[in-house]
Amino acid sequence: MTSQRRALAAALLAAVLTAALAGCGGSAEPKAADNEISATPTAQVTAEPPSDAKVIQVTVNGHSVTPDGGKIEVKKGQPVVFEIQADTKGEVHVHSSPATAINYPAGSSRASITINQPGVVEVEIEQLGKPVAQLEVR
Ligand SMILES: [Cu+2]
Repeated sequence: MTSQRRALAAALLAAVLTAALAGCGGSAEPKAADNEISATPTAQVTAEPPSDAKVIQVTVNGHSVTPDGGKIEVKKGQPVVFEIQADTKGEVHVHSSPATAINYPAGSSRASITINQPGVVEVEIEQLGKPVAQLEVR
């Protein structure tokens, strides 16, 4: 009895640890970031986003994130530009395939990605586990 309980407890603990390590708002998608990029501080940005870009303003302040997970339509291959305003550095995680991690500094910064596969792509602030948007890629 005791050893059975112990085994059960170990299994539960392993499940909890696995979930915690995944670090992503509870979806079953692969979590590793295949690509890692760094957002450029706005002061160092030299060019405006391309005119066909989808610009998404992201604000992170403590635990509050804007936008907060709504749908945003983008076209496949369209530049998606994140203009990030954050109180501390962090990571925007884009659940595309391959997944992309955007490391951003405190303050304002900008990063651009393109997604070449149609589908719904979650974007979240990784360290907070909070959604930013669901990109509907067509
Ligand atoms: Cu993620």
